[in-house]
Amino acid sequence: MIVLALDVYERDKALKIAGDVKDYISMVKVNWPLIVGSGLDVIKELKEKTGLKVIADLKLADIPNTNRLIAKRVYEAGADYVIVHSFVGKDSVLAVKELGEVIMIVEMSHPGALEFINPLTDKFIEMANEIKPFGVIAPGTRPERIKYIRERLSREIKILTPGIGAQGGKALEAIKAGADYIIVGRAIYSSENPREAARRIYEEVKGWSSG
Ligand code: NUP
Repeated sequence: MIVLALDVYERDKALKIAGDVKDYISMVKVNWPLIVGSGLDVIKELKEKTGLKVIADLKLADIPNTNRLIAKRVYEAGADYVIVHSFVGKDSVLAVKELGEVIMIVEMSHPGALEFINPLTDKFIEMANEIKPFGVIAPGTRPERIKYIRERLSREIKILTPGIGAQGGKALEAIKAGADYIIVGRAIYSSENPREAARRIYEEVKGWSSG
């Protein structure tokens, strides 16, 4: 139910936090900060340390060939899921999906998402229903949009919602609106006691979540 967004640069720090909170999370998400800070090998180390699956949040948004070239190395490095942008089109998303499981962005959590991405969400949902990715990213900051997306998205496709905590989203509201997984970064890794922060969120959503 909880995905830890591990947006730190340092390998040692990332491994320590992941180890401290692993009992309360379902997956670990790595993003560019950790990859540019520590290299791709950290993915396998995180998997060994936690025994959990790892999402590579690369938000790939290139032509099919370049998406494929990048994704190949990332799956080989141990990533279980790669996050891809939908706006580049079906061919670019499928180029990644041929290599492994993908998570498509149908809407983002930040205010700027309302400018260009949100008006296209219906089209992205349609594409997801056709392509059938493992999951989609929806905004944890806007529970009404999670509900909207859940009502239109095929049941078997998971909804993962970032924006919980530091961006103002509320864990339980996101889950009640239909999120399968909440993605939490700073509210856990910037906390004085990440394990305790993760435990509190876990206790809050336990019993509600299907993820
Ligand atoms: O719409 C999105 N919003 C978002 O915050 C899509 C994302 N992938 N993310 C990522 O989730 C963001 O890049 C970061 O890795 C994490 C949220 O972190 P935090 O705001 O909980 O610290």
